[in-house]
Amino acid sequence: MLERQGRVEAALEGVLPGVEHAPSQLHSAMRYAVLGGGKRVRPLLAYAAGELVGADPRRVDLVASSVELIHAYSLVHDDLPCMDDDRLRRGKPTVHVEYDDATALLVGDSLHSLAFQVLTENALASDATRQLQMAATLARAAGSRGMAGGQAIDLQSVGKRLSVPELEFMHVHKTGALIRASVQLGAMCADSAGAVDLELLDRFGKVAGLGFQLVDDVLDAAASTATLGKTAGKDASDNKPTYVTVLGVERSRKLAIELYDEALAVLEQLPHGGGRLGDIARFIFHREF
Ligand code: GRG
Repeated sequence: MLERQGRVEAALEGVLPGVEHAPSQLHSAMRYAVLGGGKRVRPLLAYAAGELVGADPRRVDLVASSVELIHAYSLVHDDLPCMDDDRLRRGKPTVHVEYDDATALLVGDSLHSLAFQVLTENALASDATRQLQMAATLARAAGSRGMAGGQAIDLQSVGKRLSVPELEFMHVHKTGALIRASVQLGAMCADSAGAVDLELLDRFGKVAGLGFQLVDDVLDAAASTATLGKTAGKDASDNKPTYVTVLGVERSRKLAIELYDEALAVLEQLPHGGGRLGDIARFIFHREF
């Protein structure tokens, strides 16, 4: 994981504009938002899925960078005063606190565009149609029927009681869509999936995405700000429905174990037991930060 985190860090460093290019302050803020922080779970999933299907890791570097750029943009916008209004992210002041609101807005916009630039101006597939499908996969995952739509539901849900299926719908979109796309895009870097059943791989991505958010809800309620590098207990103070407010900590933990078992059962059906995807699943479901 450390090797791959280092790999994506170098790839991100390579695609982000340097501060020597104008507008220097915007580029500085983009680099502040992306570099030197975060668990890089989405890139790790892309690398693991790519490895399973024999993809060229140099292609996966770019795909992993593009999903992380979308993720970083979403965090910058999510932290703005008009959304979650948070002051701490990845253990440091959020972008609008360190710079200002307008810069943070433009950082998000620019990272979003950069993600698609990376995905389209490099050869990531031997077949152009395949590469168009890759861009479409990321666009769908990030848009109103994916992450942005999930965020809209999240914002509308403040102060409301959601049922478990409603909560699941929100999380599958807000957090799950990009995680699922990370697995898909890593696998799409190979010209042929070989013996790998891509539908199974996608089922894993779906379960891992939901599990990631479920564990996030538990950690928000149970872990400290210092451990998380972001404000703990924010969901409760913002009056947001989460798995913990709907089910309680114990039932949420139990559900996480069930989802982990489901993820492992899917992986068992893949060659090499899903390879490194199993390690990442263990990390996602057992993480403490
Ligand atoms: C603004 C369009 C738009 C979307 C925002 C993802 C998201 C949607 C908001 C983030 C809010 C949040 C805390 C969601 C919980 C799950 C989550 C995505 C946590 C942050 O992801 P990590 O834990 O962060 O992978 P690091 O810093 O490790 O990259």
